[in-house]
Amino acid sequence: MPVEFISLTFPNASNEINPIPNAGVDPEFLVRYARNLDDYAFNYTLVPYDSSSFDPFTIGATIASVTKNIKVIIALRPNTLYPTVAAKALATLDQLSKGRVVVHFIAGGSDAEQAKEGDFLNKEERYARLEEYIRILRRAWQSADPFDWEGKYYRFKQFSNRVRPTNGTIPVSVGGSSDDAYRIGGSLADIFGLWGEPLKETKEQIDRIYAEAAKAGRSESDRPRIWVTFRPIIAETDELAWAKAHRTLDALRENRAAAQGKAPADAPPPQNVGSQRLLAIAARGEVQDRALWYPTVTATNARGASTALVGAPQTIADSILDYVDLGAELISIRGYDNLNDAIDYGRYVLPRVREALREREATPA
Ligand SMILES: Cc1cc2nc3c(=O)[nH]c(=O)nc-3n(CC(O)[C@H](O)[C@H](O)COP(=O)(O)O)c2cc1C
Repeated sequence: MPVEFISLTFPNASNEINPIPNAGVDPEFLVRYARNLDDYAFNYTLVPYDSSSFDPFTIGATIASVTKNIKVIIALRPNTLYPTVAAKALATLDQLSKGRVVVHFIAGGSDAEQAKEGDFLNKEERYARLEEYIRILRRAWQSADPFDWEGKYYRFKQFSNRVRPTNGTIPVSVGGSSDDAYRIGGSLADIFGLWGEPLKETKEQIDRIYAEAAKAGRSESDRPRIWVTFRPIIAETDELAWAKAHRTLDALRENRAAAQGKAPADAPPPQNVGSQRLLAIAARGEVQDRALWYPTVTATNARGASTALVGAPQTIADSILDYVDLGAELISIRGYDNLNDAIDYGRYVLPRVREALREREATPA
C-alpha cells in the first residue's frame, strides 16, 4: 500500500514554542521551508485556513512555484468563496503547478469562528452546504457544457468553466469527527483527514467512514484514503525525546497562559467533535499505545492537531507503521520547531518508514 507524508505550511518562523508576535509572511522562510519539504520527499503540504490568517491560495501558489514534486493542499471553507470561483481558482493553481493541487474542505468547527466571516449557519447546515459545494466543484471541473444549478445554498445559470484541472479533477479531502463529517466525507471525499487518536479509536473512525462510503454505493477500491495527523517530538533516544517532550509542554503552557492571560483550564470547551474527542481521550491518561502523548492536547485545549508521538526515530516510525497497518495511507507529521522538525523527520523518519514498507513488499507473506 502506498504511504505518503504530509506536512503543514508555515509562512514565517513563528511557532508555538517561540512565537513571534504579529509576524507577517516571511518570503525567504516560506521558500526555504517549502524547498526543504520537497527535498526531503514529503508528498504534500497543507496550507491551513483561519479567519484571521494568510490567504492559502497565494501561499500555495508561491510554494508550487519554488518546488518540483510536493503537492499543495489548500484548506478551504465554503463560506469564504463562491463555488464557481473556487473551482476556477483551484484549477488555475492546478495548471500552474502541473497537477499538484488537493483541496481540503472545512465545514467549520466553531460558530464564533464562522461568524467572524459572516457565516451564521449551524454546523449541520454547514455540512449540508459543504455537500452541495463539493458536487458543484466536481461538476465545474468535469462538465464540458454550461450548466445551471438550483440547490438549497447555491443557484446560478449557465456557468461555463474553461479552466480544467490538469488530471481531469482535483482530489477532495474532508476532515472532522462528527457524524456529518463521516457521512459527507465517507460518501464524497477522495481523502478523509483525522487527528491522532489511539489505534482503537482510529480504527473505529475508519470503520465509520468506510461504512458511510459503502452506504453511498462506493466500492472498496473507491473509498476515501485515510489521513492521520501527529506532532512527533523526536530525539536521538527515547529518553532524550521524553525530556524534550516535557520541555515542549512547559513552553506550550507558558506561551498559552501569556497569550491569553489565563490558564488553559479556563478556556471554554471546543465545539467541534474532533477536539472534544481528543480532550476526552486525554482525560484517560497521558500515554496511549506505543508513544502517543496527550498532555500537549490538554495544554492547547485541543486546538487543531495536537497529539504528540514521542521517541527516537525508530519509535516514531514503528508508531506510524501501526497506523499504516490500520489502513492509513497519508501520514501528517509536523512538530513544534517547524523547520528543524521537518528536516529531522525528512532525515530520520520518512526513510525508516519507507524502508520498512519496501522490506514488507519484498518479503513474501
Ligand atoms: C487533518 C485536518 C485538518 C484540518 N485543517 C483545518 C484548517 O486548516 N482550518 C480549520 O478551520 N479547520 C481545520 N480542520 C477542522 C475541520 O475540518 C472541521 O471543520 C471541524 O473539525 C469540524 O469538526 P467536527 O466534524 O469534528 O465537529 C481540520 C481537521 C482535520 C482533521
